Amino acid sequence: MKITALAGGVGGAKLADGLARSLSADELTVIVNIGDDFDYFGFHICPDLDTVCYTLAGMANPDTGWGRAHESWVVLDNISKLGGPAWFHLGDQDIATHIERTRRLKAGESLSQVVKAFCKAWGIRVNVLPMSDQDVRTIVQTKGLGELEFQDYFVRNLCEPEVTGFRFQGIETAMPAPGVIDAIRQADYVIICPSNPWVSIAPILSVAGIRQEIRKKVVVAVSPIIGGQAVKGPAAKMFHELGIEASAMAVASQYKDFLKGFVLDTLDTSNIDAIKQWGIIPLVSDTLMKTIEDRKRLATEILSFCYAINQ
Ligand code: FO1
Repeated sequence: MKITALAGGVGGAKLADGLARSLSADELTVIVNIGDDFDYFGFHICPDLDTVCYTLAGMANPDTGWGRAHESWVVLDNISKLGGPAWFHLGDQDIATHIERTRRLKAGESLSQVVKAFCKAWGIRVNVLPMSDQDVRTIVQTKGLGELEFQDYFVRNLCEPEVTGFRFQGIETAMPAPGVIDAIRQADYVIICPSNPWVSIAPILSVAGIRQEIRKKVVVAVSPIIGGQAVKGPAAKMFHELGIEASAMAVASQYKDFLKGFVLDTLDTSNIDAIKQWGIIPLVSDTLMKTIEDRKRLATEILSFCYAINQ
């Protein structure tokens, strides 16, 4: 069975890991958001790619979900003592990733070549692809502070500014990275991980050709909203500020033009009728992934669901 998953952020990385543990290596491709990427100290930082890769490699910080486990902070502490910026927390091991990625990019490697090399070095056997090799930057439009680069909104301003919209800078010229369109075409099922629909999945779907290819597939999405709340991050707050009640149903509505199945939490069974009215088949599950066992269990249930809805 060939699965192509779309992911960004900690929830997306956790389900990607569950899928990787439930499938053989050649059965899974994970296409990752790069709209969160930014430049910091002259380094090219790719938070979503790193979160997915560190998680798949079993190297992610279990407390935050991002960054490396067993991390030290000597470099950032010393930068801070020198009066440099320390609002974005880069640990020492993580910094090595950014230094080496930036060196390779400057030497002419593409982002997907760098990702491939890093996955090999970290022992990741599934296929991880950035959505594009060209830069795309998510710009968050806010009421008080105008347009903010994503990490400026998310980390420096703690997601506090009121959101009025988003744009994806560079999206007009971004092409799908090599292998992305083929991975979608060859997939038996496309799974949209429980990632923020506005800032993790929308940038991927906005790259030329990706949405059109996905519309031809059997697509199952997993809600990142449980009981009206985001498991992590500002998704629920964003829905609210955009004038939409935060709910699993609101997530399904974002994808309803191409969704065949939708996985929602046991807390959200009141949303089932609306979802069915759109012709989408619901699966109710315990979608909170606290442990590695939870990731595996949810992935297995979703794979069985994919198979069942396609009979
Ligand atoms: N998230 C934070 O809330 N604060 C941080 O200081 C922070 C540092 C960081 C460093 C490396 C990395 O790969 C991710 C990091 N993140 C941090 C997470 C990141 O901002 C978000 O997970 C994503 O961009 C949202 O999908």
